[in-house]
Amino acid sequence: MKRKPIYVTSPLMPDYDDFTALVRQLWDTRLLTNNGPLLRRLEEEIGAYLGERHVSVYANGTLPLLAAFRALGLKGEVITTPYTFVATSHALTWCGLTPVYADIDPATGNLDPASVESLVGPRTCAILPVHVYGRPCRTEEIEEIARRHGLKVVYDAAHAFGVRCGGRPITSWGDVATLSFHATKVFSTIEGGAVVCRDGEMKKEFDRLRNFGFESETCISAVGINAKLDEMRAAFGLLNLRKVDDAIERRKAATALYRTLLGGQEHISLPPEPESGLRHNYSHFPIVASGNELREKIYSTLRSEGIFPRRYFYPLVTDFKPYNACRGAGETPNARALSERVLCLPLHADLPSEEIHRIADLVRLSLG
Ligand code: T4K
Repeated sequence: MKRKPIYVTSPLMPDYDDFTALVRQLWDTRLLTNNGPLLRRLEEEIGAYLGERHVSVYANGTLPLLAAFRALGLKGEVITTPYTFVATSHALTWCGLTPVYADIDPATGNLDPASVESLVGPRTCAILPVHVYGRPCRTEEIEEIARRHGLKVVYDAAHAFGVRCGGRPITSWGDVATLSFHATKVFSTIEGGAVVCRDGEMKKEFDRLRNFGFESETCISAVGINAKLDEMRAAFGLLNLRKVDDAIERRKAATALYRTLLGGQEHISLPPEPESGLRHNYSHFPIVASGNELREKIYSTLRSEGIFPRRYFYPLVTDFKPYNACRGAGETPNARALSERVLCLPLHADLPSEEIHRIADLVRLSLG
């Protein structure tokens, strides 16, 4: 019998009957979008889940970045990472900001604070770090640099839903943090995202920005955009929120099994164990091969067996045409080395342990 392909991830799905029961009410009310009741409930429940008071839910994880840069009035250069999904840099460019690329800490894939500080110049207005794979950045050091130089900090926490560090939500760092609820993420509304901010006034501003800048029926107070999440997706999110803790536990178990099966292999390293006090979300399982040739061999061996790992993040953002002439591009050797050697193995809540055994066997076979 032909096996089903195994992808790097598989979306978290609500129970079908629960979903149809919840959306049934939309046929009665016909309230489909524009700050509907399900969206308002979702926003409250996400806030309670994260332990955050000021959350504005958006239609995806890219638009909250645009809204954040606008709300903070950023102008000039923003120091960021080339080791991320391209949306991080695209959001800056859409806002007329200039990305400047710092290098990463090779152990985590996150921005190296020393490299960030070395790039601060007269036009720098902010730092845009990414909590890559849901691993917390060196937040204290980054914010100390920002304080010293009078810079804003926006964290792209697209991968970090539910991550807590020392009992504190990861989204509580920085001036603003943004999340993605895309289908490929630990928690999903199919497409969706959010911005987490620091006070009620900012939250109101973000709510306005996602709805064209409407302050009231007759007043536009800001240059907003359409970034609203509709009621169908809000329903999907409300039901997934009930399942996300269980999904994270199952991701944790899958990660532990990978570690048992792949630990101690000479030519690959496994992601670092979460340090104590970290509530991780196990969003990815990135292994790092000793060289590019080996990474490509593992990648193609798995693909030939219908298993589709992903080279997140290869190529670097600075290898894409719109960014290869930016300041810092081509000067991030740690990011380059990781990008050429990393491979995210399939990881999701419903990945059967037999498949993890099969994947690990194929990885070990490629090492031989
Ligand atoms: N900042 C960071 C750091 C990000 O990583 C992202 C997004 C953003 C910002 C922007 O957030 P959003 O605006 O997207 O909310 C995926 C996602 O589309 C993207 O959300 C994500 N990061 C990025 C890292 O990965 P692709 O092109 O790799 O996705 P795709 O379609 O190849 O999906 C991967 C695998 O998942 C597929 O092979 C099969 C499986 N899959 C995917 C989808 C969409 C399913 O089984 N069902 C599905 O519906 O970008």
